[in-house]
Amino acid sequence: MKSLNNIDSAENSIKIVLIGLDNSGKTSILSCLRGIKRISAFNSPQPTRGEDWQSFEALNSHYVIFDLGGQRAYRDDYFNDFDKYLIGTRKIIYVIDVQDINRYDEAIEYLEKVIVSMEKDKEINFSIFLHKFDPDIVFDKDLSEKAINALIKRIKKTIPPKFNYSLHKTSIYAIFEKSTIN
Ligand SMILES: Nc1nc2c(ncn2[C@@H]2O[C@H](COP(=O)(O)OP(=O)(O)OP(=O)(O)O)[C@@H](O)[C@H]2O)c(=O)[nH]1
Ligand SMILES: [Mg+2]
Repeated sequence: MKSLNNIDSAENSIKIVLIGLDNSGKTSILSCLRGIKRISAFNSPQPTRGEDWQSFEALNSHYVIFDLGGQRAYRDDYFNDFDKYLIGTRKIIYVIDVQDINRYDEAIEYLEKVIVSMEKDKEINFSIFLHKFDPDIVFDKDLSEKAINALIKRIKKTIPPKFNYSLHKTSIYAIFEKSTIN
């Protein structure tokens, strides 16, 4: 794991935090944001072991992106010192694998914990990505639009009133597309 002390010019950086269950696609999203095109970066990424971060230049800005591995063993560790992810942060992105309907309950439960930990700092821009919403997504009797709409309803119920956030459908297989759900 890299040391945080290595982040130079942290004050001038745009800090973003990616959080969500394991296998939801956080590291893949990060690779996309960095413009990495190697297919292996998307096909078989290893699970992220705890906190990882990457720092890079893009669009004339310096980005520091935290990628919080979502395996159960690491999940609660982040809440011991969540301030670390709030201070100086521009945006927190919560990623849900929309195709993994069997884990919607778990994803909502973890979302609740993130929201509670963010209550101190309501100013931070918060986004939820309904990820793996691929252009060729296959709906069947389990993964129906009805199931996704029910998930969206649950998310909206989970977020307290007056808590600002935005909800998006995302996919690493879309040609940069991010559609907002109202
Ligand atoms: N279909 C589809 N698969 C995706 C997408 N994004 C990521 N994946 C796949 O999802 C799996 C998990 O991706 P990761 O990026 O490793 O997930 P993660 O959230 O970083 O997982 P942890 O590090 O364990 O927390 C990989 O097999 C990716 O290829 C997507 O938009 N669509
Ligand atoms: Mg990862």
